[in-house]
Amino acid sequence: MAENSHFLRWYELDYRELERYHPDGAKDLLVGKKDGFLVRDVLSQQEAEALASCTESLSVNLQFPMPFGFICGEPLMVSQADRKPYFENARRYRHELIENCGFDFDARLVEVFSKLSGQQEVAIPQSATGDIYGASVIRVIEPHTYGLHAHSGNEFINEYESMSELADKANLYNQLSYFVVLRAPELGGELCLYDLEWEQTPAEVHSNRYPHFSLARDDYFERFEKHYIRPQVGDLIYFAGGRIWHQVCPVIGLYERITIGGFTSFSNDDKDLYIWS
Ligand SMILES: O=C(O)CCC(=O)C(=O)O
Repeated sequence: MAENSHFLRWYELDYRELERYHPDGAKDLLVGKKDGFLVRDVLSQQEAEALASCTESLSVNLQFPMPFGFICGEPLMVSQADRKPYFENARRYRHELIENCGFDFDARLVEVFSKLSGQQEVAIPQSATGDIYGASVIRVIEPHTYGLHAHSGNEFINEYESMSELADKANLYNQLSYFVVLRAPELGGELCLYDLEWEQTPAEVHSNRYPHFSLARDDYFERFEKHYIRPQVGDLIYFAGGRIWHQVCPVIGLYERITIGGFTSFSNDDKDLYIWS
């Protein structure tokens, strides 16, 4: 398979150049004019390590085991029908992150996405009851796992009841994914983007032969061209993860791969760009 081919409209730049070159970056990703950005140095090495260390200090009930390792902070997608625990976990995660690493990562996100959001205000959405959604989770991928199997954000939005409340406020279709690398692995852990978009997905991918997050489905995707992205510690990746099928390659070596990330979507009235997780 060719590496670094040109099907992808991908841009790598410094944090300070964002506003100048991509003031409507989020909309450009949404409408398919661009596919993704690697933005260097959104976090300093010290800030990234402070957030990575939180994986050892956050309350254990903010840690959710996953086949690839674990996640700190509760992902909305897997939350219960009673959303109270999700909002309580989001509140505690936000509080503990600030307490433990001494700076406000949510504020940094708002600052960065404001440079890419055009006319829209950047906000972390609130529920009808005034509870604030989580803006990020920390993902820890351990070596000797399959990494994050191939997926696209669009496959989840109608399948999880947990997304319905947010879907009343925001357009989740073609949601955008973001993550910042906190600890890079020795080898592997690349973001692999397939030359396949959601709307072009062959019908057989949706059949029972290829369950979500399965090796069988990963193997199927091998027939498509791939593009590998290898961000460094502190870099932000922001890409069309709802629209483009992608995977995180297995992590090789002794160390875990740690990222902090989530999603963005425009509000249904198109006034805001929401950050959520
Ligand atoms: O590297 C990560 O944190 C996972 C990115 C990803 O697969 C996604 O946001 O959909």
